[in-house]
Amino acid sequence: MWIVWKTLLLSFVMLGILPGLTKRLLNNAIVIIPTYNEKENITMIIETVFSLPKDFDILVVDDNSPDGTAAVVRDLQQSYNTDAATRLHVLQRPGKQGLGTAYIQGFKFALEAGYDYVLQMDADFSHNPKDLIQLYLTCAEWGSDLSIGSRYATGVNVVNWPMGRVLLSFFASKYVQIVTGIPVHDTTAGFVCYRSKVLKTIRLDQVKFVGYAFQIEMKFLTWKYGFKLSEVPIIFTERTRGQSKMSVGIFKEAFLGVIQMTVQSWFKKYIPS
Ligand SMILES: Nc1nc2c(ncn2[C@@H]2O[C@H](COP(=O)(O)OP(=O)(O)OP(=O)(O)O)[C@@H](O)[C@H]2O)c(=O)[nH]1
Ligand SMILES: [Mg+2]
Repeated sequence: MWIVWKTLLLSFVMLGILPGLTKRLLNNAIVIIPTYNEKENITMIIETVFSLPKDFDILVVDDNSPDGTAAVVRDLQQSYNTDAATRLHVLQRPGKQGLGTAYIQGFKFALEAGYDYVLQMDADFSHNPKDLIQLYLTCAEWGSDLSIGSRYATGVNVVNWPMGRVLLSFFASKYVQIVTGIPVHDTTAGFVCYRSKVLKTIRLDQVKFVGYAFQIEMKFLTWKYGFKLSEVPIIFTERTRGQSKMSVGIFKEAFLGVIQMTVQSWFKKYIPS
């Protein structure tokens, strides 16, 4: 009998099935990177994530960037993807549809693929890829359901932002904390790790905001459904390459949106999907 098992195992290895399975099992976490005109950053950010001591897969969600970001990612796919394992995924959308909807589509992809941990990161190196490990461990080893890379957990850890923007972001986060009651300092943070159970529980189609307020709404829903949120202090650095997509409209959506979201929550029951 043992000889039969041995032969079967050997043929699995030779056919490349076992290496494929092993790889799949090792990469239990995926980093979603939304992009719009990030050609100057995307290669280096992908290479940096893949060089980390923990194996993360990557999903780039590109909104048909006019600078050809998606084509760069497709080229890189040839170096990183093998028959045994696809580590670099790309979702191409027809046009700029906002950060929130990019993430929702990315979350659905990650859940269907069966990842246990889903991380979010900007493409512009404002978030240090090395911090992905700490965010991951906070969920995978220390029992958090959503870990948040926080600029404001220990003072203000922002590098190279003009003072006006630091103050705006800091007080916006405080304002949201006071209005909504979300128990974290950095309520607008976009550098996070979810345990996939959270994304399965929240009805993703109920998420309304498309811009920055999306980050707030996701934290609000995670908290309302009774999950555990933790903050990991990080240093946020202003981008040095490429252009910002921040706009006044994004702030407007958030300012009134959080009041509306909070009031509506008083009449809502948060029943897991
Ligand atoms: N797919 C997609 N990605 C977007 C969209 N808007 C922004 N992004 C990406 O989301 C991430 C964060 O956007 P940023 O422009 O860096 O916004 P920010 O970090 O607030 O502003 P700066 O760092 O000052 O540029 C980056 O990776 C962008 O390329 C969008 O509409 N669709
Ligand atoms: Mg940025």
